[in-house]
Amino acid sequence: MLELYNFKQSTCSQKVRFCLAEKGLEWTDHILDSRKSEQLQPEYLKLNPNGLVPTLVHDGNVIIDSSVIMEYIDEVFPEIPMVPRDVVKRAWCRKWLRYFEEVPTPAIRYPSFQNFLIRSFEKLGPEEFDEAAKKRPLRTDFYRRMGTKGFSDAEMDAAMNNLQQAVDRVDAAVADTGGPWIMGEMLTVADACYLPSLDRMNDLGLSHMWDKRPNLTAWYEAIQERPAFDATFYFGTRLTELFGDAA
Ligand SMILES: N[C@@H](CCC(=O)N[C@@H](CS)C(=O)NCC(=O)O)C(=O)O
Repeated sequence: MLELYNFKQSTCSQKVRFCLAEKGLEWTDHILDSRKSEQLQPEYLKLNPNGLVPTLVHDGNVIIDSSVIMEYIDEVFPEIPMVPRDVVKRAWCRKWLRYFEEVPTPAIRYPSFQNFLIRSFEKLGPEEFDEAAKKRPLRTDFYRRMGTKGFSDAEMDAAMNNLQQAVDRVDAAVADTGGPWIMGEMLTVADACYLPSLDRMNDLGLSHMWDKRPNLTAWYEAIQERPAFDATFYFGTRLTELFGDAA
């Protein structure tokens, strides 16, 4: 039995949902509410001491961290492979995962929080806000830098540059491999890893950043045709659906 603890709107959760759906697997969703900080409840922290989603529980075994979860799923359910079996290609696939985790995945948090997620914290006084920040085992510093007023221009610029770099690199990769996917003909966990960041950019009104990137545009259009896309991005999974228009 596969159980996934996740937020509807979390990009890291969306990676895993897309991967599970591509593989035709059934899972039980445990949707946590970020606005109630359910990821910080003691029961959940026993599963995931980082206080982050997603967490997969498979036959009682707890697996955390979205890319680790995707690779785990691929190993346990290899019938529809999403990681190349060839060792060199597998290393290239992991290279993409690490790049996405280091560059666009952290970067997308900045406009997401600046435009939407900050709203849950704006009305808190300084002490209450600091308590909320301190409760987050891996995100205290990030929340403190955001505060109730938002990130600095320099932090936002750096995030946007990183998002643009990833757009450019994926566009070039799809051209180099001949597409339709990042690694060529095989849809891999690398595609699953990047998709939620690009879809979030779209939701945030940043699609102009790939106006002149035809390969990336084709990649995004093709992935939206997958049944797994609708299983991942159902109603309520976009920030604009949860919060209304950007501030
Ligand atoms: N490296 C982790 C990161 C997970 C992560 O950052 N999750 C976010 C949602 S995308 C979260 O749970 N945030 C809770 C919070 O900000 O308190 C993974 O890939 O699973």
